[in-house]
Amino acid sequence: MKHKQWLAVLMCAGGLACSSGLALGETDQEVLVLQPGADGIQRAFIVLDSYAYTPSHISIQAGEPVEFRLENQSFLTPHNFIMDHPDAGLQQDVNVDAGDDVTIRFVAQVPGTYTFYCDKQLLFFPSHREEGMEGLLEVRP
Ligand SMILES: [Cu+2]
Repeated sequence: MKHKQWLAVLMCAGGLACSSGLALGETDQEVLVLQPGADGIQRAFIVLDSYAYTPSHISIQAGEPVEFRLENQSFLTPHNFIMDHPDAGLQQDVNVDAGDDVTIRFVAQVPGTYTFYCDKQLLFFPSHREEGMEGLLEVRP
């Protein structure tokens, strides 16, 4: 019994089986379509939890500045936001600790569809990305 409780705590710390984030990520098919605001900036508020980004599918206009506020609503689990598309000038690797929020700014110049994901991983458990923590950024021409 003691062992099981300890394992549950460990799994929680790794972000496993601690929230409904996975189900949310799988069913959230809506696309958040951003347009430049009065100040020309395309803004989105993105929630990070285990294991999802909400919203997970975002559409932006190429050539206009973007600002994403990333808020980690997990209790203990750190997450990150990685975009690894150097050919398109989209490179981000931002850590967001539990309960924290971080704002990133960038301009996407090349239209297309790009992935973003969280590569956090605890010990021998699957990575957050493997658990479904990834999303799509659509850059409109
Ligand atoms: Cu994560």
